[in-house]
Amino acid sequence: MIVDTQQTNTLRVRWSQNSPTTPSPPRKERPKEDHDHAVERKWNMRSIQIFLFWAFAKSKLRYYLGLYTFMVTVFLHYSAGGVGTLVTDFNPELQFHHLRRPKPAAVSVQSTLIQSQMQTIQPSTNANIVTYTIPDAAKHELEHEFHQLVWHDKDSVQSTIAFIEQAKRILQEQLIQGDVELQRILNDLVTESAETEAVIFENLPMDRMIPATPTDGSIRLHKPTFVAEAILTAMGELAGTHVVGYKAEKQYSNPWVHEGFPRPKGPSSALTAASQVDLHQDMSYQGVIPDLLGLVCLREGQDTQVETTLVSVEKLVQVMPANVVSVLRQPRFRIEAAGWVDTNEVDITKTRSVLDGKSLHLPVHWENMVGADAEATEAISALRKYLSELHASGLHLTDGVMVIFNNQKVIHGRTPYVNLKFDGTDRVVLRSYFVKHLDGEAKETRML
Ligand SMILES: O=C(O)CCC(=O)C(=O)O
Ligand SMILES: [Fe+2]
Repeated sequence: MIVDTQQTNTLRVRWSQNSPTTPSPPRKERPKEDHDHAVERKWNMRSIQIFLFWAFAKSKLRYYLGLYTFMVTVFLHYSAGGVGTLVTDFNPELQFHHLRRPKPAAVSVQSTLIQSQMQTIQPSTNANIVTYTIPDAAKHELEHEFHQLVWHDKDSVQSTIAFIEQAKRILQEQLIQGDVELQRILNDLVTESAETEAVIFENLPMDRMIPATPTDGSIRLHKPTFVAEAILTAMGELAGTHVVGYKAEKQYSNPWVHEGFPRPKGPSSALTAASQVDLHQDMSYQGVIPDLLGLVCLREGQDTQVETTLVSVEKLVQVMPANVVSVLRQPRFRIEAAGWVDTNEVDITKTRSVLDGKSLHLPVHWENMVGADAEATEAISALRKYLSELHASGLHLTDGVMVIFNNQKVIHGRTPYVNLKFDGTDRVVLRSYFVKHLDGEAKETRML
């Protein structure tokens, strides 16, 4: 998967467009022209210093000392951006911030060119995304009311349902009932035939206090208020779905809202791994797959490059050869569960199709998708090749931003973190799964 992380724009949420670059670590090298410029200045400075020494030595007049000191001070100040830097002679690192930076215009021209070339080589497979910004007045009202909510027991389904019902009532009254546009957006998100595949929500109500990101391998944040939980669960439910947990998933902070942050130790999942998370569908090995997946960002973290990638399955299928697509649609595969899943709770032995309508059952670890015969194995290789060469767009999540996407129509992934500190300041997100239809026992337990 190739993701553009070079571009920036002024939006709080950065949504990068197609471009054939791999994620790049923060650039540390200084451009060559800066170095040359600095060396030239250094020699100019030296010549003037020699001249001043010569003038002082020749005149032997005491009042020249005052003049000399004054001139040197003024010169040093203007030539090198501060006396402090020159005391240590020329220190490239200290000087760097004073030197000219490459012009941003040149960078954007180049990336636009690459972009347009790529468009002709490969059509975009970006998910269809709608952005909705919560109006300030509604945000403040929601923030106030959500702060009063208590989720007594995060492990109890009764307590969870009571919490979600209150959050839904508040969100309905304060925002949704007066906003027809938002009602339509939410409806489209779960409608099979609608174009919308994901919604980015900006300017969310947020918790006043977010504890430091745990660094001891813990899976719980112990946040004292539940504002982010309220907006996440209520928005998904008001789209016409139900929050669910999965019995097979044992690693989450609780079954219904998962606290996600990179962890320095302990078992990792897609939510906690520091490395790249390949494109996948969540819960692809399950019988009932979540219709929606919501991710809300509480803390952006130090890593301003990391991106969540979203790819439209419908568009992907259009660019793949028809014979590969046809095999993927047949029940000739097994999908095994990832290492962190309790396999006693799932049937991973049954043979199934990998592509089902617009739903691509792609596990986090691609090797868990196994062909039952030679042709099926070949179709998987072809699919993996297409996915690896894909130019996926990425979304860098910042504080108070949420993305809810259709987990049946979109596959998603994450670029590797390039700047983790493990000092309490790293990224924190919350995640929930939602399904449209709940049957039997699951209606009561909200567990699948
Ligand atoms: O960390 C992310 O942005 C997404 C990770 C992921 O795949 C998930 O939460 O399901
Ligand atoms: Fe995922």
